[in-house]
Amino acid sequence: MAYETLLVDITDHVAVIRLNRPEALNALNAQLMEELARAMRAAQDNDKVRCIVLTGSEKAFAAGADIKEMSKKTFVEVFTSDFFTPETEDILRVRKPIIAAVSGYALGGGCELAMMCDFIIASDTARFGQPEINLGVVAGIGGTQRLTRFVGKSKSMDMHLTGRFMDAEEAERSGLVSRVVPVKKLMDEAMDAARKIAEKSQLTVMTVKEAVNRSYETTLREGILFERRAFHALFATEDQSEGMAAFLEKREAQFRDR
Ligand code: CO8
Repeated sequence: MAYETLLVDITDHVAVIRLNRPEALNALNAQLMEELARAMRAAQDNDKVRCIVLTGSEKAFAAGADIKEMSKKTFVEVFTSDFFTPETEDILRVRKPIIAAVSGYALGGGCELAMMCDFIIASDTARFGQPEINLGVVAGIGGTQRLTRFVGKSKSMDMHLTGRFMDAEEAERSGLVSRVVPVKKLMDEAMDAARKIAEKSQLTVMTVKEAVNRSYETTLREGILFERRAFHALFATEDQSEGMAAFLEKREAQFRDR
């Protein structure tokens, strides 16, 4: 089914999902969230896709939840519909890596969406913020929790309480983003990273994603046990034999996801 608020393209085993509501700086409305969840499920189910890049425009990754749409809602409506929760859970269920390529504004739900991805590559024009406090609300799809884990309590409190924006340099220094590149190079950098990931064994890639995410959900001892078992389990795969043989034979590994 076609999308009205997204552009989706698959090249070199990479699905690029581009948020596309330029008239509202890619604000997240119900239609966009439904389509995004659907596009993520489709990418997960498509055997040709081995990595996903989520991006927006040069001006905005996403300027947050759609305030026009949200402003009319009542407590009963947001509570009973569990506003945006099913859609975000679909994104979090994707087992393939998702890279957020962020240029311009990533505010409120836009910053939260970027943080739901596996890592963030930012352009030097990126600006992150959780300005919900200016609207009389708080972050609602993970901002108070994820930003705090990424940048620590002090900076997270600062961002959520003052509503100020963080530039790309500060975001990289604080650990929110993995790298910053000139705006014109953003998609090349994200695609290079995605292609590199797409060449690996998907068994290993999915295991890495599970293991790193486990570090957010559990104690250090349990996380390390999970990692050790995952390491052991990969010795049951052909890709482990191939990867190590290729190293010893000084050639490129040919992974077959087995
Ligand atoms: N929602 C709806 N429309 C928006 C939004 C938004 N979040 N952001 C921008 N727009 C629209 C503007 O209304 C404007 O439309 P129009 O031309 O029709 O007036 C158009 O986009 C361009 O915006 P501006 O003219 O304001 O552009 P500027 O360059 O002057 O400013 C800013 C850019 C600084 C990004 C500014 O638009 C802004 O402050 N936007 C709002 C940012 C914000 O507050 N975001 C947080 C929203 S709340 C949220 O995300 C909660 C998430 C949790 C929800 C889930 C709960 C479970």
